[in-house]
Amino acid sequence: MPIVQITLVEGRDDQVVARCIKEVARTVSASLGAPLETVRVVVTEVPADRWAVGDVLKSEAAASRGGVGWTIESAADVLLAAEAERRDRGRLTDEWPELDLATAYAVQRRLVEKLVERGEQVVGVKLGLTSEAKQRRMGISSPLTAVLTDGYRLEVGEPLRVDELIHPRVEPEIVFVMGRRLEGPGITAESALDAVASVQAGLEVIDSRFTDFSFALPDVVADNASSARFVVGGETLRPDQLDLAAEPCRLTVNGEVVDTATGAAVQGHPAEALALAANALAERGEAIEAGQIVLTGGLTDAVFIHPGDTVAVEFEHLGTLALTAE
Ligand code: OOG
Ligand code: MG
Repeated sequence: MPIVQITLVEGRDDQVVARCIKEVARTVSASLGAPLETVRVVVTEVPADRWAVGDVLKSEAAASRGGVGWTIESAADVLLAAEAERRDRGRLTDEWPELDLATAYAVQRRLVEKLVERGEQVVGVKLGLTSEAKQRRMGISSPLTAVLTDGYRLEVGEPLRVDELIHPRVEPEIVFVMGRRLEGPGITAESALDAVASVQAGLEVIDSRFTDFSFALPDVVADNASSARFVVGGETLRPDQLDLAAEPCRLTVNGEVVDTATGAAVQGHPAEALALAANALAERGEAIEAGQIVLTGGLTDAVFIHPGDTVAVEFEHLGTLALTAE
């Protein structure tokens, strides 16, 4: 016996609700080939102030499992709603197995457009999964790019509000500030570094919208590479003032060293990661603009952060940058 559960906001006209129930029953009966009298429609009502975006999501997810197609638009909406509701969800690729990489980047682009529509500004680009430590942890060996807006940005010393996020983790990054526009294809590490104005320390807070950070490559691309917050600080150096591949860093949690790496962890050299981003973006008709910042990718595995924790990265030349959660 097919049973359909629908949730309505309280206070609807009874006759309209009755028509809606019949309509749902007829649709279910027709699509499952089940006799109409065997279909049960269970209706629950919630007060308007208890209605959450997630309720729409649940029905959307259920609908898509029943064969209703996903779209770039609905996937972007679902991911933004998960972020807004601080609710993790299952992988998109479980419900939308056809989601390929090109479509995933289109979802990412639409998601960022929606951030811009609500007033955020694009401030840069990030790379994800550029180090072996990150690739091993996530079980994905292919780097990816994502877009940074000022909505993700924290000022140095600004606390991280954990209650705004789902399950945040922090990772140390080397950050470039671009002096010139960088447009692929054909960018090498050397030409990439030529376009860089300065190098700084960064801490990125990632917060996958997928349960347990479990995702396939198209999922994490669509999810703007788990972007949530980032802070850039420490010393500001020109790229020729240090050996970026050799630059050592230590990641500490509440003063205890939990991991170490050098700049070589990302693609052998952070400038290789920058070149990779420029060339990958060119395939999608995009470039890195002058003035933009580029997060080159977590140098170590990311650590979970809880209220009261301080996570810091200590570089030899790029200085120290700390983030405290509340
Ligand atoms: C994906 C984001 C990866 C990085 O630096 O590797 C990333 C994830 O690990 O959830 O930002
Ligand atoms: Mg990162």
